Amino acid sequence: MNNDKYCIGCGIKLQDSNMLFEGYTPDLSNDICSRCFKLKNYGEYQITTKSNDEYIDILKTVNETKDLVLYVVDLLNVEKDIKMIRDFIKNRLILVLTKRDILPLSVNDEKLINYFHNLGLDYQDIIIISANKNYNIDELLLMIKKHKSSKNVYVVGHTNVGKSTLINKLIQNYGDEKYELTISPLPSTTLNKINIKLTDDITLIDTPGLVDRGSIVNYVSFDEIKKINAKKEIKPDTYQLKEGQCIIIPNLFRLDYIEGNKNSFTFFVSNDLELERKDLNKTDELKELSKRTIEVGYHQDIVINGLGFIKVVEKATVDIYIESNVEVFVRDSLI
Ligand SMILES: Nc1nc2c(ncn2[C@@H]2O[C@H](COP(=O)(O)OP(=O)(O)OP(=O)(O)O)[C@@H](O)[C@H]2O)c(=O)[nH]1
Ligand SMILES: [Mg+2]
Repeated sequence: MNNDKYCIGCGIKLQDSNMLFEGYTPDLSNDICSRCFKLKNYGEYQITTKSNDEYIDILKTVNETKDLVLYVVDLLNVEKDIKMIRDFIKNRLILVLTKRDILPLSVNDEKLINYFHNLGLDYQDIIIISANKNYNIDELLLMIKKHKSSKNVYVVGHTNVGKSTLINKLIQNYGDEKYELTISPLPSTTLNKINIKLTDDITLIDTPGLVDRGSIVNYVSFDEIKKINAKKEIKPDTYQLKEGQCIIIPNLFRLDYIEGNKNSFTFFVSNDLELERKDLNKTDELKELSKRTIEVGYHQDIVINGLGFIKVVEKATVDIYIESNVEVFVRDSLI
């Protein structure tokens, strides 16, 4: 049946003709599609196939406006190329660093802000928030009011960073109408632009996130994704390693310390993951995975896209074993 109704959870156009297709609902009088219904009610997830070309087309439509943009970045999964957004959108931009509650409380916010400041991304303002803990949400609203040039405020960023969760929090705190976008720990939850009225002067526009093919979440099971996805404050695990030792996260990851002096490796990964220290000559576990040799310098992080990062204090050479598509890179220490 022809219809002009869109799912209020993920933004997809609703249809009742093909169960296997996005936007299906058995009854067009429903407000949400079956996929959102199952996600919200049973935590059941159906994978979708949004292409990144479609995402880039959406960013281009944002660029055609003069509207303010909130660029949302997940503090545990900062993109390798955070500046790429500027290739597509020239709008005024607030950099919103979210999921603050996952990083240890002892980490200094100002240091984090400085880190992003030094990356040279051109933004109007920057703020650290946690939607889950309602941290700095009032301040963010003030910032939006200060910088917005029209009613519309776009919320963009990679998939899973927490765009929809942030909008839900703003609506819950300041909105007149009850409204809830679909959220999930899996990639590609939001499928289309969704306009949500916050106040008479502000309309928030949720967008689907860019899928990062280098993220580990694309290559593991649903149960593993749930474990990898940090839900609360990370208790970092620090290991004083000597050459010849390794750290293994069963099924997922192995780090062999190949060369360097006694060194400190601090793992910022979900508390639900178990880490094991072993003698690297005594185990071949996970050596079937793809190997990368990484040189890391003084006070740098090894980032494992989607899993978290490892802060290393001294220079070192390590071998990392991980699924071949997962991106691994080195950056200056975030914290
Ligand atoms: N700990 C913590 N988790 C958060 C926070 N915000 C979002 N999340 C979690 O991050 C995951 C992704 O959230 P979404 O809001 O669906 O992310 P999104 O950016 O809208 O993702 P797409 O729609 O796929 O682009 C969910 O598991 C959320 O519960 C936060 O402030 N703190
Ligand atoms: Mg979303």
